[in-house]
Amino acid sequence: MTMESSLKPLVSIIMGSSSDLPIMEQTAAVLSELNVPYEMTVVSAHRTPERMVEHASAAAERGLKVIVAGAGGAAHLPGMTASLTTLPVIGVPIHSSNSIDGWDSVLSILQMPSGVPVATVALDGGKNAGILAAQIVATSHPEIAERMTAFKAAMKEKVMDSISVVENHRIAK
Ligand code: RP5
Repeated sequence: MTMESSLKPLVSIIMGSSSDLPIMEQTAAVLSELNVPYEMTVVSAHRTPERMVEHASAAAERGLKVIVAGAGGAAHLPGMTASLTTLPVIGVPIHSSNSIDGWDSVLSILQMPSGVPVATVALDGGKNAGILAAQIVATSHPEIAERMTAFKAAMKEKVMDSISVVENHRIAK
């Protein structure tokens, strides 16, 4: 497992293939921005099933608080991981090379049976998965909650700054 920092990871980012990295690194980037310790690795539900069982079953006792799992096509990794742990699992559907149009990835992750939830974000929603993971961790880490507050304030400021730009925009005739 690759560690972002020497701090004990609170979030585990897993993906079915290294080809998912361009989306899943957006999860890593936002966690890094919010200073939430994470680890990131490849766990394939179909190609390394034993590794998936090992990772999910040990996750809680390793001190992790949330798992973010990304996969595309027949995207079984988030759901199967959720079946093996009591930690919250956030699923990131990926429009991958084996995905028909992205809906297959979304529905494979979204339509879980009753009793085994996966918090599914939008297609290719790696960034929102990271924000949601940080918000979950923030419920028991006040310093992360403070950074979440600053993060939201910065977003608001950006939008507020854009208002005058839009209102003063003139269409060239
Ligand atoms: C899924 O199949 C992976 O999560 C990935 O999104 C997709 C394609 O994998 P590769 O063929 O690129 O390894 O299991």
